[in-house]
Amino acid sequence: MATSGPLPVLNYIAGSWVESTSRERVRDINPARTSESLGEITVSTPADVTHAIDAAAAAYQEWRRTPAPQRGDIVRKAADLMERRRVELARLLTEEEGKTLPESLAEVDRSVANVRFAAAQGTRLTGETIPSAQRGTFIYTVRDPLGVVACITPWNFPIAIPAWKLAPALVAGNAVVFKPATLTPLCAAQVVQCFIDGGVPDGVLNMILGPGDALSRAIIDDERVKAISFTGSSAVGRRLYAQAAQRLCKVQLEMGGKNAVIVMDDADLEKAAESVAGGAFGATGQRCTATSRAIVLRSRLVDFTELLAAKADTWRAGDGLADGVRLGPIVDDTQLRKVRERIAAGKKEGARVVRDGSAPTKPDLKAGYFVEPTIFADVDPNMSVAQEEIFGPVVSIIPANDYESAIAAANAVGYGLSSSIYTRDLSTAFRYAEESEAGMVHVNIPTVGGEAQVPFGGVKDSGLGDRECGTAAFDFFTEMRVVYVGY
Ligand code: UN1
Repeated sequence: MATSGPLPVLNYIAGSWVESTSRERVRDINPARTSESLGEITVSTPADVTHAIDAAAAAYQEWRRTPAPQRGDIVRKAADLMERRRVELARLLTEEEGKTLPESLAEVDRSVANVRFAAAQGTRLTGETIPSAQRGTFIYTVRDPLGVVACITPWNFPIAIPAWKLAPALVAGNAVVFKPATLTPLCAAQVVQCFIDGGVPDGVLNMILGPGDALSRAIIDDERVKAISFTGSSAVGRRLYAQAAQRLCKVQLEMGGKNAVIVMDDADLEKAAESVAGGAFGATGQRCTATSRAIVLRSRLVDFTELLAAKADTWRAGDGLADGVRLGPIVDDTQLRKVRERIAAGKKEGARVVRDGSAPTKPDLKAGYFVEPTIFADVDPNMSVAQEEIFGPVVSIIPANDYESAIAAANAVGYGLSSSIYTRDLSTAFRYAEESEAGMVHVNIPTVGGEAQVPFGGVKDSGLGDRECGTAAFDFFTEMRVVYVGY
């Protein structure tokens, strides 16, 4: 990287890159070429978490007193640096997480937009004045930072998710303990480096690398941590929420999805198939907003299935840095095993295999953790492939008789993150927008993605608490205080 910082494999505490107290290291692996090691990553202990919280607590008062517009200026500089380092960051992202270079470039661009949006909120941390029912009384509200907050992030968007959590947390005036996924620490370290180089003072942002369970527990157990923003699986999120609730720690959860696209009789079939392919195979299906179900009206079923299968053929798997590759590897062997198990379960349950990518035969795909596009058809809404999050390039086509049965199938899952419908009929579109049980509803637009200025998040097993991104992010990272003044 262009920075002069030390090798980004260590913890960052109180303004220095430091070895963990365990002195242990683990290998960071390129999932497209598993023989290639990208670095040696320090393995933290709960004692390191305590040191990071000590540092954040010590730095907090001065940071909260720094005027919000100045905090915003520092964070904006971090966005500018991220933009300048765009290509290096994207290459690193491809090497460490596996997504293709164009996907990585798009992720960095999105991160820049998120950090910039949050930075600008430094001048807009407004409250309101409220008329009092009593004479000679003036009432107003202010937004206070919470104190020390923790951000726990996953490996699948290892630059964007840290960016959209850390930036609003910092602009709001909090001191942060950042615990990124163990699989993508180099990306996390480079995000931190942008904030440091942008001018975030020592102790205000701290990062600890290491095993999720033990370190999260240490974060949850420390009374000084006032809020935890978590993105990851629903199982882990649920546990975290239950534990944090014991001491009334504020929690924001962004979790899994089982997102459906409904394809109506009058849909633009080409657009619908393109949307399902992109949503299912993009980022190798490793995103919470991935399209994993296509609910298709019977009149369009044969044509849609053919079109989708043809599109799947164009998603060539390989090393994400290579030209023409559209599908990177699965992130590690554990995930690879899970994806293969879920595909095997679908076959066992009797889903019809249109395309099976679970065991690629091309020699160059032996070097990494690859699964090729996989399509199931004639899927019953109750089958596990239609119910469980797969987190791989796998999509299930579910036939439906009419709109009513389609929306019923779409809603018949535990998750509620994102959804979409392809139709040209205005009343179907609005009806669906009203009836879809998802936090983010789309009409003639894929289930994936999101814009910096727009709230992001789901309902049911997909999310809990304030939304991320947009101004909503500041609802989570601030506390409202009401002031009554008698004059
Ligand atoms: C996207 O759809 O582009 O973990 C973003 C995830 C989500 C982010 C998805 N929190 O996949």
